[in-house]
Amino acid sequence: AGIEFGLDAPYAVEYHESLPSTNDRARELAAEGAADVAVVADEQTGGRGRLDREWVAPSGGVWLSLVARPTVPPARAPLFTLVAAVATVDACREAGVDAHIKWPNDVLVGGDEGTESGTGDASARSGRGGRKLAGILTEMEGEADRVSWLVVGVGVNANLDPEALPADATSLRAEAGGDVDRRRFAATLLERFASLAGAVDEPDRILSAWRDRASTLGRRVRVETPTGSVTGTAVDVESPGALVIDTGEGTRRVHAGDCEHLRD
Ligand code: BT5
Repeated sequence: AGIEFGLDAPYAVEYHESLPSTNDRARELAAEGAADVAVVADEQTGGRGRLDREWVAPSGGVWLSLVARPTVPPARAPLFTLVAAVATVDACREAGVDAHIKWPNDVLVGGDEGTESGTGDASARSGRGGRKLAGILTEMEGEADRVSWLVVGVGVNANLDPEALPADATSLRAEAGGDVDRRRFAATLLERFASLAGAVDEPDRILSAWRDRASTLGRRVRVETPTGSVTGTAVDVESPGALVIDTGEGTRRVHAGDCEHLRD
């Protein structure tokens, strides 16, 4: 390990060839009092998604976790997931890949037609549209009125073959038709993250950047929440990251869950 990635970024970068999980290393650094550090690995052997799901992370990806100590109340922390999604989309677009955000934490590629209404079956997708290119895992420790630290993990399938990834995933290599410069990609992502994270006291700026890059709004969705499933039309996103759904019988706000875009 060493600070050697050589990025021109507003964060110190700790680069590792292999780690179990960059989020776990970032949490260690956070517990030691670090701030404004990005941990980057070429490979993860124990990458994590939400709810302790496995995140497949072979050599060739951009596996990155940021440690930040923003002076915000814990209730605002989900805004940083939105910021990371915006930054990831911008870095993908700079690399020539047409990416967009699916609420809450996925970055997908291309024309997303959604799944057949009601089947819940990702294999009902046609073509590559809607395949997952990147995911975000935000973790934090907070006191009553203040975040003590925040770890924002971003996993981007960069120079990987889709065969090495789960069935409904894709990579920058596959979409751009060649390898991308991972240092440049990571530098763009970190720059975009830093500039928008500075707007955390003006959530409207973050929400509007998110709306501009999201494919979820205006669509029929089904969200599996911890307390049940909500189906309807996604009409907006509200601070700090809630999805507003018109169910036809009223408006519901969902704060967490897995979202499926349905075919209209
Ligand atoms: C996520 O979870 O999408 C968050 C992923 C965050 C990964 C980064 S990598 C750097 C940092 N260090 C970590 O250990 N984690 C973070 P979720 O929405 O729960 O999606 C997880 C699901 O995505 C899995 O259950 C698989 O179905 C699928 N999946 C796993 N690996 C994938 C990959 N490489 N590409 C696309 N989909 C994948």
